[in-house]
Amino acid sequence: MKIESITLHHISMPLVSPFETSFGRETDRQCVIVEIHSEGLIGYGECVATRDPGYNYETTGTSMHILRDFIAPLIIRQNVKNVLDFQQRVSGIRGHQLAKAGAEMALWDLLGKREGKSLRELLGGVREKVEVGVSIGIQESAQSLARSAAEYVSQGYARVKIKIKPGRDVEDASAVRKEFPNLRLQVDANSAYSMDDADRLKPLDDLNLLLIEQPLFEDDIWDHRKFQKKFTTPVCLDESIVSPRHARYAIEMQACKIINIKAGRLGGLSQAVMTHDLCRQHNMPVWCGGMLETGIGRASNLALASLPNFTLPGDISASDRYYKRDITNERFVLDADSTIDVPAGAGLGVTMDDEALKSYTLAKVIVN
Ligand code: OSB
Ligand code: MG
Repeated sequence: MKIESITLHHISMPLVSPFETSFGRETDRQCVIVEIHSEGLIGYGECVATRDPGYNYETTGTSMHILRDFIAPLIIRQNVKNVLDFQQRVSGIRGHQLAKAGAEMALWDLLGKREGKSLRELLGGVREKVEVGVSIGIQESAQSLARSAAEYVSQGYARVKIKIKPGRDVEDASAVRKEFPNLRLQVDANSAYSMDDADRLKPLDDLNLLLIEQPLFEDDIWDHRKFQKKFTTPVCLDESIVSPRHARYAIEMQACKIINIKAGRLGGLSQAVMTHDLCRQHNMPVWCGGMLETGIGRASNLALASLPNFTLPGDISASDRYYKRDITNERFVLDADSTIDVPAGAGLGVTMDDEALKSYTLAKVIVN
């Protein structure tokens, strides 16, 4: 694939409601859309870095910098043979997985469009629809959280994840559990705790949760092993798993029983598939995490979640849970069985609403 030009769109989209986690509150979601032109085709990718370095150290600012000044020069006006060729080219760039993944996604879209194959086919997906859940941010009170969960359950979400942080954990989770004794429920701490908090969090173990996601520091797989030993509820790692290698460390250390797979955090869809395959070999279930994606990243997540070892519902909700107007012409809807259809068209299987993209653009950089 001869790469002819790359356009980076730094965008900001208003969320239908603010999203609050242990690391902050977002009312508008920023990201970078990567547009790559090659052989008469256009491929799109989404870099899921956010405005602030809260989820991890990357931001829309650092990813614009890394994409423009380091990744683009490694591929522009060159023949990139496939995604592994791409990974080799960017292997000298330490970290910055979200930036790499954004560019890699655009290459996958191009490859699919060139070969007339959907991303699901290219990745080896085995399902035409995937089970999904909803991730609810921290609300004003445990009571309003329970009301919010009730609203999503009534919309058809069969699995609910709630965000927790110190002071807003056992009580919040208990309030939702009390309202819904049989709901598939899980919690996500986004690294807000240390081992000193483990005893206080122990009542979570009595709430029949599917999993406890990333309780401890992102760079600490070892303490998660100690945490897991204290809990019968499966620990799930998100932030800590930044490459297939880290998944191996977690498996070998028995630091968790489940892994959240995000192509962004792992440095690309190719790395996500490798992580999926490794976990499958070790009987470690995985599920697809989310980063409040636009229709571009959502299409990618759906294709990824169609792989066989994605046995738990993904954080892939319907478009209307996030945005009134998306940047893709296609919108994703929740079906009655708490599933969303995997796009079947070539590449990501979605088309860009250029007018919407333009209206959300903060900065646009063209490299050619
Ligand atoms: O930790 O899973 C997370 C959103 C932004 C950053 C981190 C996370 C999340 C979510 C949202 O939980 C999941 C979604 O896209 O619906
Ligand atoms: Mg998470």
